[in-house]
Amino acid sequence: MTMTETDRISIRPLDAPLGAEVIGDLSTDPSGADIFRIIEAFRDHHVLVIKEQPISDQRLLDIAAWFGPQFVAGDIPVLGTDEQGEVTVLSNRDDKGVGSRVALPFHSDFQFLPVPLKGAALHAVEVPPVEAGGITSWSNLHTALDELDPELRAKIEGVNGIGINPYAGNMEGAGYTGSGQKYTSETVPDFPHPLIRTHPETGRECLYFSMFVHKLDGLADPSEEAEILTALRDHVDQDRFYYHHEWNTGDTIIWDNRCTNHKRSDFDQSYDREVHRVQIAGTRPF
Ligand SMILES: O=C(O)CCC(=O)C(=O)O
Ligand SMILES: [Fe+2]
Repeated sequence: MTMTETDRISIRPLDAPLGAEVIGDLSTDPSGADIFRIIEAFRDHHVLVIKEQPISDQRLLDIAAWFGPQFVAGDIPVLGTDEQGEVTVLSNRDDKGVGSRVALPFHSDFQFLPVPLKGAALHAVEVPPVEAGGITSWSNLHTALDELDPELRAKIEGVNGIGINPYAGNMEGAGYTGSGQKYTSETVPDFPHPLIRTHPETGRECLYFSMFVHKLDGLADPSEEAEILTALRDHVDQDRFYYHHEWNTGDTIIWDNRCTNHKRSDFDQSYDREVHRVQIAGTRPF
């Protein structure tokens, strides 16, 4: 495809194991050709970074909808609340929405559901200065599978992982805030998904494993479960798989939740931090 005069977007791959920056004005829709290139870049780079363009919640919803229909968590407990609207507000100030004050370990959003997310878009409304922390990092789970020890890989071929919703119980003590929990970990059912997952748009396999996965189903030798879980945790969280994002106000990140994990470092609580998230519905993992 050739650039036309109306094209106003360019895509620059990041100097990282995944991710690309989308450069250009996104306050209104660019051309169809440009939107198509953004969607191709999402498929090829897994994480898209848009820098320092403050946008409204409605614009965030509109951009996210290029990638698919919205997913609303509703009464599924996450990050300490079970009352989530179209846009999830994550803030370290109680009165502004879902609270999260502690570091978030590596995870893929909603891996504990029967049909987890395709992706999500996260927009920084207010963030602390970089030296105060709150850095969010995304890892490439295709590379994580490519670099998995072949013996370990052989052990997890055809094995399912079962994810837990860590927010289903009472997490107040862990620093999560929000309204009371409707569910306990006992009443939220388990949904197994393949540990080696095939990406539904590219056919590439990836290691679909995050800290949510706490049980394995289908191991040849079930007595190895704990050891394999530990080995996978150690492997998948290595720094060489990550892109680390140092936020500025107005940044938006859109990620493919099927082939990436993400985590967030803790931050100095004397600063306000508020990010808005829109979730994109996925399909059942295979
Ligand atoms: O606060 C952040 O930067 C990331 C939080 C997170 O895990 C999410 O929005 O899914
Ligand atoms: Fe997340």
